[in-house]
Amino acid sequence: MRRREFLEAGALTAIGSLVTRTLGAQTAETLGVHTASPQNLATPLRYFDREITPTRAFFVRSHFGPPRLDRGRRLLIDGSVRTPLDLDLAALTAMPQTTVTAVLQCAGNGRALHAPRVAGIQWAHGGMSQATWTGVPLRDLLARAGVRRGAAHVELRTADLSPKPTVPAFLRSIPLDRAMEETTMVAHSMNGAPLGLLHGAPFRLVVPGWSGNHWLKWLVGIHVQENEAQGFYMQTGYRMPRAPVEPGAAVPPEQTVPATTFPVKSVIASPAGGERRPAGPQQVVGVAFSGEAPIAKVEVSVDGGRTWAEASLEGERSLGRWVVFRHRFDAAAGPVRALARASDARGGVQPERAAWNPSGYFWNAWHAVEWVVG
Ligand SMILES: Nc1nc2c(c(=O)[nH]1)N[C@H]1C(S)=C(S)[C@@H](COP(=O)(O)O)O[C@H]1N2
Ligand SMILES: [Mo]
Repeated sequence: MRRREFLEAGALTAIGSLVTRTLGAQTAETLGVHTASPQNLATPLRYFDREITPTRAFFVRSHFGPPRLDRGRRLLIDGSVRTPLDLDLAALTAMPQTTVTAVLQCAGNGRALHAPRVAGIQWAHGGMSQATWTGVPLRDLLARAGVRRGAAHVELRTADLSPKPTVPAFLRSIPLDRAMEETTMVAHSMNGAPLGLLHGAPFRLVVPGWSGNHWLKWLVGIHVQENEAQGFYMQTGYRMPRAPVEPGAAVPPEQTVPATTFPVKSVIASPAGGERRPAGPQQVVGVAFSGEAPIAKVEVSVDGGRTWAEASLEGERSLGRWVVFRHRFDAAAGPVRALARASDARGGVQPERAAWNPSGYFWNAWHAVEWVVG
């Protein structure tokens, strides 16, 4: 395990008592703590051996921390619509419901693994998780409100406030065509239970295939409008170089595009790395996903990438949803190094090295794990 991965795996919980007071004992035990306040909590690697991440182990990313819990909070859909809607949880749950299993991945997941180093929260692999989300398709809400001609974006307004006026609000929008896609929803439940406060209660946006910065929590308003939202988190933050750049390069704003769809990726959960295992049958397990298309295959190499064997896949394959992969092989005594490489149905192949970018987004290089047999 690299040093940064190790930190996320355990040593981060060292600030123990403060975290327990803030988050409750169970969360503090389960998650790696990057910052306790606001909560930036990592899912340990060992959870990436199953389809659904238990809610207690689901990562948390927040810019300012949650507002007070208010399950009576209302959601206003207005702007360029014929009939504004003012809904509460009861009104939302009375509408036809949809359920989708999808990965929520922070754009900055893997930032710690980019070289040269990039400023920001040093996520290794723990800025991603998968849950089952239930709610109302956003397009049903927009159809009910009646979007007017000329509208092209929906601005997402939230109840969490920046700590002081000089700090920009976490204000974001998504294009109307992405809002109208079948799987984009306003969710009120996660893994079959009402959304918890840290995950956006009472409602949040779910945008399968797109990075977490679009999955707005603590939603209070959906404002239909002509232009994208204005502010730091749209025109400055969450942007990527339009074309690959040299590691460490400065990229002028006009050569950037929004960071939206996450590229194909796989991560090995087990072996964790660094352990000793008996000689004989070995098993490599992990998850693989892509925001661009369903996963087509996952290959594992134990000879440094010279030859690859196809792993077996478990779970439904769809865009933005992870599958579990499993590969068994026999090993004689000695060190083993396993690599995993995922491919998606649109021809995307996980690269040996990730494309460095100034914000450290979308790290997706081959994940390598080493252990000792015998
Ligand atoms: N209102 C609000 N929504 C938010 C954020 C936030 O700070 N405030 N962070 C976003 C980011 S960057 C990510 S990665 C996801 C994380 O969701 P989670 O905490 O449920 O894992 O929430 C998104 N939605
Ligand atoms: Mo994020």
